[in-house]
Amino acid sequence: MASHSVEDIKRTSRGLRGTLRASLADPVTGALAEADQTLIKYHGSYQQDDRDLREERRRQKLEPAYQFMVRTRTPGGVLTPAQWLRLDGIATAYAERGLRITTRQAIQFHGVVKRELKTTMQALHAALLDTIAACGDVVRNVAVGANPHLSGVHAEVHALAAALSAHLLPRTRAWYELWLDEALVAGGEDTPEPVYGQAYLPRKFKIGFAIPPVNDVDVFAQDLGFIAIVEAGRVVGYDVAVGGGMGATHGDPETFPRLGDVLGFVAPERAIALAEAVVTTQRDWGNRAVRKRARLKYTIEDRGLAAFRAEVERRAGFALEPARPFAFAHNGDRFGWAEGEDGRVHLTLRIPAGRVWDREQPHQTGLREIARALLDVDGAQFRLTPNQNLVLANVPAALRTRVDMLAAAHGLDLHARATPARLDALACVALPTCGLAMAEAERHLPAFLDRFEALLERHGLRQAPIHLRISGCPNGCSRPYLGEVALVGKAPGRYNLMLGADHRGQRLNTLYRENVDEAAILAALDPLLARYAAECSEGERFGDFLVRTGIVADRSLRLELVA
Ligand code: SRM
Ligand code: SF4
Repeated sequence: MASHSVEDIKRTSRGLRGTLRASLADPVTGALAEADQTLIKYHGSYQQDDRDLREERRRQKLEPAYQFMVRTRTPGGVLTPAQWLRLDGIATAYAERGLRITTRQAIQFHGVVKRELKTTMQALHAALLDTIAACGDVVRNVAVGANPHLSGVHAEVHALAAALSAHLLPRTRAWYELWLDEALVAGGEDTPEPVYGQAYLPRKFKIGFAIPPVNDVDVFAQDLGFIAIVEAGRVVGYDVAVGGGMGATHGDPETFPRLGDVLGFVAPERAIALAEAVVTTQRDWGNRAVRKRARLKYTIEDRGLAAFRAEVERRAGFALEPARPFAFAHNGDRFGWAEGEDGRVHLTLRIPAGRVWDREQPHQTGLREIARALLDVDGAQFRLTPNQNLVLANVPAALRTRVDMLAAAHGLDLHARATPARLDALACVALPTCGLAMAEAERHLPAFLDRFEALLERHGLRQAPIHLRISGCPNGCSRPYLGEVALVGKAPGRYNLMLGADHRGQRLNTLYRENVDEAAILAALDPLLARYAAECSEGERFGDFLVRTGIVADRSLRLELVA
């Protein structure tokens, strides 16, 4: 869709209402009217069709198998066991393929049909959740590091993230009117949007909070990243990074992944004002003519960091302080049990590609059982991680054995048996639901991992912690450009092989082989792994080795230049 038409649709939508009500009521088709397909994103849903069935339905002269993806707004991915049970019930009643934990700590449901969308939204609302601004040209689900070791600090950071998420929510009542039958605001069109204005943002906008030493949100991949600076167990403020993003288009040098620049330090009580200044600067400066160049990263490339900083400080009404030192150790999750400050324990479970579904293993049933066991436990949480995994947080020590037993009985104990590469791997959804997928990702991950592990084994590297990420297209939903090894989909069965990111989320990888099939990928990795096994220094990671030996370029964030 041409960029101007998305801008027109937003502007003329009367607060994101459009003709959605009529589209949803139309019994003749499973789809929405074209403009409403854009607008429904702001309500946290995408119209899709099952691509596995496209050809067959076309042959039968049927319309595509239209269905909807529904994405929750869950800042920091924090849920109670009761909410988990509700979500599980929604997945069972209205969706296909269970629940899907996303790389931004949300739950997605796939395969919801149009006539059941409203009931699905109402069921979410009954679980005290919503889907407002989960998609669209607005601030998306605010991501927060899920580090369970630092409960007190996490609570502080999470509270700020939740407040920021609420502050930056669209003000329109359209979601409540459409899905909950709230009385229409007279005329519908006059809801003021103090932050967004009637045309909302030029493009999606992502905010994430990282709590060093864990960079699980990949803070430098966010449009706006907050890095918690912790002294004596308290958050004294945040270093602020701007202009990160992953998306690119194959063959278009105008688009590229980019790491955020560190702008400076802000005190906690000023963080929301600062975020608003960054968002409104992007609202007014972002490129509304060319959608592919509309993200904040391009605004900063085009206008320069100094000009951007000056404008943000002018709007915020204060200057940023110099950035303070921080150090990230890793950007994956740490699995298994961890003890919190208060003696409670937390269990990080590996959920392959975030898909919770009773298909190969009874994972959905197992998590339902665990949620029931934790239902009455004060403070117990199901925390979704930005790496598609799940932390069972604040488990009383007395329940640890029971949770372990339930996890093992339902195949949820991968943390006790899988290789580091399998535990850390990310894959985006891709086929069959993603309309932009060029190749498989989530569905291809298990088979690729089998072969990748065999290769590692051959070189005595079975326990090597190599970050593998697969995306079905260059949009980069699994943040592949931050993978030590990454496959970026090009065509069915063919990928670009990217190599050499670090394990802290501070270095982008580099194209190593273009448009190759799996055999060629494994053949390219084979000699590199052989060399790594023979020549790496003590504790040296694969990505670091590839850069040190000059096999790929160093695309590290140069912190000393930007701080
Ligand atoms: Fe994404 C579009 C799935 C995280 C960059 N993303 C999509 C859509 C909605 C396809 C579409 O527009 O039709 C995908 C739906 C697939 C499906 O069937 O469910 C989709 N993105 C996902 C999820 C579910 C991937 C996952 O496997 O977990 C993640 C949901 C996050 C959430 O809960 O909000 C998801 N997407 C990301 C991330 C990672 C992140 O945010 O940390 C990125 C890279 C960071 C960034 O934004 O730069 C990402 N998604 C994109 C882009 C490229 C945007 C760009 O600036 O170029 C698109 C395409 C677009 O917006 O046009 C996209
Ligand atoms: Fe779809 Fe591409 Fe995102 Fe994968 S990276 S979910 S294929 S848009």
